[in-house]
Amino acid sequence: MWKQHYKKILASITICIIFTSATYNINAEETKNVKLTGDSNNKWAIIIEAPGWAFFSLDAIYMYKTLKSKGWGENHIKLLIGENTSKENILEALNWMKINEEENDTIFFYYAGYGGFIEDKNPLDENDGYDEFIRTSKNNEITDDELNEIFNDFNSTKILAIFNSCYSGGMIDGESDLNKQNRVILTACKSTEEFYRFQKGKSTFGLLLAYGFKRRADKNKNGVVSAEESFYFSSPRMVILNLMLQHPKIYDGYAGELEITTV
Ligand SMILES: [Ca+2]
Ligand SMILES: [Ca+2]
Ligand SMILES: [Ca+2]
Ligand SMILES: [Ca+2]
Repeated sequence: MWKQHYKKILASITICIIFTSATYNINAEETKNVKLTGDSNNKWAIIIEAPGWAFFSLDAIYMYKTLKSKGWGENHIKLLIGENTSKENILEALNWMKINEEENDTIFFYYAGYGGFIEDKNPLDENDGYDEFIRTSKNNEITDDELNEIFNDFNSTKILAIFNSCYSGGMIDGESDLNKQNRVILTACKSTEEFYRFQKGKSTFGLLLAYGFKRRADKNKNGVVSAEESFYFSSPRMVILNLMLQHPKIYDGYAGELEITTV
């Protein structure tokens, strides 16, 4: 435990990502709380790239284009980039998703940006003493506890959430975290790790996952790429490309393969 505390405290005085923020408004969409009617598409996505990562915003756009090319309808995806990633906008997007999603629908939540940790707040659920969070624009935070509570209200039994951020393994290390039944959670690193490298203008993790979802991760050749397949395709490659300084994690609370794209 002390080792983990030490690692986190040490990490907190280093700079996670040193690039400065640029303003991007590419394809930023409004997040109106409207229930869509009259279509049979049962997939819903929120793709977020927070400020500071705006320099690398090809990451989110690449993921967005990947899902769109695989039949995730444009009006079923909320893309939030840079200054549009306020806590208010993200919560509104999650509420839009909640209004629309049903039991058999597939949920895709992708966050790329800064991650951090704060002293464990109620519910006190963390062995390491810290709740982890994602950082929104305007320097607000959404903790693992908060996100878990939001997803607890969802009807969907097919939820994929991806955290491409520092300390993101901590999104699944507490009892009130996102590691719950009917969900697959993928994180870019352990709860004590930071460090990022970028390939072709995109983060290694985001790029590999998107490659995976396009077709490459279809290991059993059934024409479908699952969340699990994309993770097991990406993880070993990323460990090598990122010089073994970053180790992705998976929580698999979904029985069977959580299907995301068709090849
Ligand atoms: Ca907590
Ligand atoms: Ca923790
Ligand atoms: Ca946690
Ligand atoms: Ca599974």
